Amino acid sequence: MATEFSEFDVVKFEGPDSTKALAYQFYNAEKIVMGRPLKDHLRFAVAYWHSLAMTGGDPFGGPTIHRNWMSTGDPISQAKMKADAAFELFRVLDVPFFCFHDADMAPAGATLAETLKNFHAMADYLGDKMQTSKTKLLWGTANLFSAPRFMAGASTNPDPEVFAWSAATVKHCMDVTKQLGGQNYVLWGGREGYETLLNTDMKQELDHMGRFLSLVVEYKHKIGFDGQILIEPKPKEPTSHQYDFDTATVYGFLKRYGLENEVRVNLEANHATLAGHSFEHEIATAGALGILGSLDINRGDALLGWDTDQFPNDLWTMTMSMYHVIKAGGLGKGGCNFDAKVRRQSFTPEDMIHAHVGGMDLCARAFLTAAELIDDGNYDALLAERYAGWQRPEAKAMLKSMTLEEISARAEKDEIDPQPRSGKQEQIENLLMRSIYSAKL
Ligand code: XUL
Ligand code: CO
Repeated sequence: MATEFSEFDVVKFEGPDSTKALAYQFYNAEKIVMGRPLKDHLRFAVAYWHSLAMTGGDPFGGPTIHRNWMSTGDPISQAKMKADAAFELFRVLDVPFFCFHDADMAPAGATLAETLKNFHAMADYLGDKMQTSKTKLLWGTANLFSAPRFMAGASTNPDPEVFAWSAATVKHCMDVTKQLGGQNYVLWGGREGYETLLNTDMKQELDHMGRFLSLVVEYKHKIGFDGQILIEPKPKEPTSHQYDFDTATVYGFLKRYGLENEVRVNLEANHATLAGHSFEHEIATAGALGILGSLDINRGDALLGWDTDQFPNDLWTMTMSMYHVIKAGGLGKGGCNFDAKVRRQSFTPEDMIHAHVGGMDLCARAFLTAAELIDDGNYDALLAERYAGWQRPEAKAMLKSMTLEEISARAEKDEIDPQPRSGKQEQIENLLMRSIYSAKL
């Protein structure tokens, strides 16, 4: 059936000199970079919730985005029209992946059983559509935060029946993710946190969240799901304090519950900035800890300070983010999911296409520049020079075998006298500025 996106041609790569608005200037999907096509490094995904389900409403005003599927027919036929539109959007963007929450793609029923029935019916519908589409599933996830039953959390809810409801939902969502060939399963702790400590037993809640995640990992192995399990950190919003604050906090949590080799992180740019970090900080942290899984691409607005989920446009931060992705060994089974929404005034289907084209082009350009930066080696050479002292045998020995007394004795005997050295920040910034803004692509 024709949908709002059917009238648009597939967006093609035309190169940096193209003046066409709906063309890729940098996202040359088949271009070989570091031995593989660019599309296999970036693994772009459309987020079903923002691009198909979001209506433009905000705390001060109602919906501004009206699509055909939002008002015609019963809930299941609406969900099917929405799926038809989704696959048309994927075709236009020529995007290799999509991501969903259960609640984005299937309507809730009056009971848990009815909700799950709707969900499986829609999973079959999407499965059929995927037969004739190039677009695959990057990850699935469950919405355990919108319905009123989750107002005090999902696995951390003081009511055990909400824990059970959440477990049932996640079990079915993992089944559907596996059925549709998903490569990851994501858990974002929507309301896993607290609004006031006055009514919260933090230790108990953390133990429940650890138990829940262990059950998820156990089930993953039981059903032979070979995708990654990912936690998506976020410091606040909707609760004032979320347990999965940032990558470092998640790592501590995984260690405590013995899951650090089973679970990785899905990092979102706007969540990083809400935590007082940069996106590249979060990626570098995950890289250092060996838990980088996937990325949710977007940006916040420093002047607003909440999770505005805008499409990205900052070349500097995206290039440094991609640099750390490459240094961490790449995204593997993960990808770049546009967890980003158009502004409420951008209500036309064409706005949605412009948003993705710009985001994909920015990430592509950032990745190409980061690859070039690594290839020419000047930046890495400056970094290596800063740590060069650690190549000396006496330095290596401190990290391996020497005791505190032996290190002290050696320092005293050699009368060491360390001298300050320049950190070369401005020199490095200039070098990066030249690479980023005048890269020959
Ligand atoms: C919320 C958010 C979610 C997760 C999936 O801030 O980022 O959309 O990505 O639940
Ligand atoms: Co996200």
